[in-house]
Amino acid sequence: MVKIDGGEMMVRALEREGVREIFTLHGGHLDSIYAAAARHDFRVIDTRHEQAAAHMADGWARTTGRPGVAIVTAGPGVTDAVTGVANAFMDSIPMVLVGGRSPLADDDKLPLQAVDQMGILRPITKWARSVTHTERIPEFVAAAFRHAISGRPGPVFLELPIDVLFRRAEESEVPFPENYRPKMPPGPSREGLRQALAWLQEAKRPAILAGGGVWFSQTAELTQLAELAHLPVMTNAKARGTVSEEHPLNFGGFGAIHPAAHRKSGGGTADLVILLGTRIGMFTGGRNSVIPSDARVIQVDIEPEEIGRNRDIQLGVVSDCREFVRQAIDALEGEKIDPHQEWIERLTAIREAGRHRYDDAIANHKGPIHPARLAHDVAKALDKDAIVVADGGETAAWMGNAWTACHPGHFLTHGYLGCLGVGLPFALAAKAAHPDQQVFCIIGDGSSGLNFSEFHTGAKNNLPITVVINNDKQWGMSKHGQEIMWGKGRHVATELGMVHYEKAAQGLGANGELVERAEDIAPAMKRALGSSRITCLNIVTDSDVVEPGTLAMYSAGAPKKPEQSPDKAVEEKPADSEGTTLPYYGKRKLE
Ligand SMILES: Cc1ncc(C[n+]2csc(CCOP(=O)(O)OP(=O)(O)O)c2C)c(N)n1
Ligand SMILES: [Mg+2]
Repeated sequence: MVKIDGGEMMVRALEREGVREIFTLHGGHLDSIYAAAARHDFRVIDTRHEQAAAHMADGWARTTGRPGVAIVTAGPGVTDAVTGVANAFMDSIPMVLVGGRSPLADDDKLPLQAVDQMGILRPITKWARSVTHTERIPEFVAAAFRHAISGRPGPVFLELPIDVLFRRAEESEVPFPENYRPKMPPGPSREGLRQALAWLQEAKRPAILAGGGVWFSQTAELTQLAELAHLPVMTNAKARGTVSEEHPLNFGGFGAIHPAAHRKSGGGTADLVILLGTRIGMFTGGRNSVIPSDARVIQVDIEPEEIGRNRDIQLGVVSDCREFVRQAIDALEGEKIDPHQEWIERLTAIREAGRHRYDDAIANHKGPIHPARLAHDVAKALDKDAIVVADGGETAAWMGNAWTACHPGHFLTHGYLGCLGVGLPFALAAKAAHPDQQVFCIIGDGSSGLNFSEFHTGAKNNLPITVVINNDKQWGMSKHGQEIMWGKGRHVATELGMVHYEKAAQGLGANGELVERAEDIAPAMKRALGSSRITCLNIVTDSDVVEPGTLAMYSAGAPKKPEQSPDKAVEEKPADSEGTTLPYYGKRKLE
């Protein structure tokens, strides 16, 4: 007769899912899990804040394609993790949050760390359960993974009351499920595929807009389809690198098909748009949609509820993205397809212009380091295969433009929650997942404060990443936005001033360096990338340069100014006095 406790059951069940590492911050409610994790030689990465543990589980999934696991204690551990879970939920990222809980036997007796965790987590998870019987822990772990990764992925929450978790049960009476999810993904209907391919063959200017569904279905064949059908591919942030950005058929972000980008050409923009595992929301342009109103739109998504959201579409195909792509390849092999030469040449010219859009600004810039120069120089210092994490308002945008992602899961940034502070946790998780690869993180100075103590997590867990803080001494996107709306010098709560982040990082066990001259960026990067410790480079940049995205967001609806350039975007007077310009949402008429 052998008895095992709930912690042992939990760890064995995780092991069956291929999990070997967990992100956590200690709580006594969890000790039976830690004891089992030690027996099974798990890597236990301990953070300084549960928000970071949850972001790390999220980041793990974004870089590996498989769910990350965060384990947090009852009460404040769970509430601290909420932002991380919400971030994963908004972006359909599979992760498992395990939360401790006060004893079932003490409900309503005012025990320690008791709060309605299920009530808090339910609206931001795909599935949330509280386990009431020790023997059922493996069954619930299996269900948690099934829910996290099946269909549209997402975060799940599993709550373990301490009296359930620490109880022991006869090993032979604990069932471990074996087969509990489909082995084959769902494919497109015959009619849907036939219609999609017929339209593809008719199209003169087709485009695929690929999203997270492509990455999480591991659609390695997308490049093959693009080549076979001479199909331009654009991606959102989550899908960057699913077709290498060095490939001639990758045209960067969705903006490449925006009608405004093609107005002058006279040739028109995309006439067929295939949305592949991407939702129709702000990243397809929101109200200022990148999707031409007269284009045929085919939307392929594993989640039927997403099809037709926010826009009429001409064909909805419910399917796993990879299965759709594979079947399309099978059907198109040997077919004659238009090379779309003029269209591809035009997109190529737009892409090239985009890649060099800041060259002049950088070359002619006087004063502190231009933020585009910073992004460009750090990108140049990195291996082609590096994993890059970008966090911060304007900082993330500068970096997103400067980086060329050659592999999926190698560029991580914000999503629909617009959640600052993900940078360090994402990068640390990426290093844990890919110990042999360069992992680089760039963070706005403001955002760096949100999870700053995770420098200590990197130092103590031996996760040597390079972190650049883009120090413009302000919440840049916020302050620039205020000044665009209210006039130069008018701002509230958006100044930070000079902070010596490099010294603070040193205090937490990291290397730290201050960089103030552009020519010092490359040597500092070299030292950091060659170090066996986590490094913080605090790089001071020009606070007056406005990132064009900020300008576009805040000036939306304002009268066009032909000479508006990022360096001169902030005027002495409010840019617009008619109507109300909502930060991020542009001009609206409000009653
Ligand atoms: C957690 C969180 N808090 C606040 C915001 C609002 N916000 C959006 S951009 C921004 C400024 C970011 O400043 P910084 O990180 O320094 O980057 P910069 O824009 O200066 O490059 C703020 C405060 C947010 N998106 N997320
Ligand atoms: Mg800043």
